[in-house]
Amino acid sequence: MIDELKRIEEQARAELVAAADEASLEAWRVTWLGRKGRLTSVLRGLTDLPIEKRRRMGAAANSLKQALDSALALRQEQVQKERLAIIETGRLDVTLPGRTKRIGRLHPVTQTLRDVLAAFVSMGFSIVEGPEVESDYYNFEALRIGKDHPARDTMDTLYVDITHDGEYDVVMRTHTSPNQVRVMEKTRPPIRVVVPGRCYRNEATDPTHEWMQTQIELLAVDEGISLSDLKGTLYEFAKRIFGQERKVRFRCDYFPFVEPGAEMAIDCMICGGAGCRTCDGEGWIEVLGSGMVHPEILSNMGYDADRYTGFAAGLGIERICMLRYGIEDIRLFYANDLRFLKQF
Ligand code: FA5
Repeated sequence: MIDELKRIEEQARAELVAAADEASLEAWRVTWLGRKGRLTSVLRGLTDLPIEKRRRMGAAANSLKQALDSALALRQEQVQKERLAIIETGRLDVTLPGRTKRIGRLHPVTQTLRDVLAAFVSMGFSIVEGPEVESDYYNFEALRIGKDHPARDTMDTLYVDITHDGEYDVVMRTHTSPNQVRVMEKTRPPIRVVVPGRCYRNEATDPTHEWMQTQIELLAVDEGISLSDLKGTLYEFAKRIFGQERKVRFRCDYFPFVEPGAEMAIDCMICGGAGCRTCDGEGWIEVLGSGMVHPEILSNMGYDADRYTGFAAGLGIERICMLRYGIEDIRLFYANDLRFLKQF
């Protein structure tokens, strides 16, 4: 026990000499003399000793405590004096400006996501959210993408390791479109919603394809909604986000859950439409898929498909962000390189 006290004294004194500012002195006090400090635990352990030994050891431990208390007071005085001396001799320039704290910022994709959502909210859409881990039913079946449908190939899927009756039927959602069904199941027309969220695909990545991407689903269902409403809404979005000058291409496309279907592309910001590595020589970058909600889906939701029609779209936020800022490669977004991220 005496040896233990000696060791404590040696180590505590050595550390005290090394403590050169108020914070380290306080840390030293907590370590050695605090309620859970090393010396305090020795004092607590004395209760287990026989009475005679306890008396002797108690006296030794108490006198060590007093010695360390005085050593601390002395060191505090020294540190204070040293600090004043530094100021007096001018080694410390108190007029220097403070160090600016590095404050984080929103990721460029988050900024773009918020701007796009704000554009749709101002057009009367409300924001709702849905799950990132989806059932095969909502991600595919309810959207008329059956097990053998070739459209499954275009969304190479990440299945989650859960089986029902031997079938893998839980997926990382490949798009936000399952929320069309989720929203229609729960609500009745008129519907105007936007659903933002992360989506996942087993992609061979390239300048415009990532395995994780952010989409916004757009859905409007009401009496008398037509393709021109879809086109008008999407052109308004493009004007607000990209400005009046950019070229927009709106043309037919196929998705099993819409009829008719369409895609929208914006002229490539890198090559100005001439064709380059980013746009894969096309001169255009596709930003969204869209169309009129398939009448069969409306009926499945219990809507009268003769009375109600709707439009839907799925927007790719990373690509919209690339087009806004002239970013050549989508993979830069998630490479965690601060030199890139700090620019936004
Ligand atoms: C879909 O995901 C459909 N759900 C869109 C839709 C919604 C159609 C509603 C009709 C009605 P697509 O796979 O084309 O479609 O993706 C939509 C957009 O997401 C693309 O235009 C693109 O901007 C973006 N996107 C798709 N895959 C990737 C990827 N791997 N990396 C980055 N962006 C992607």
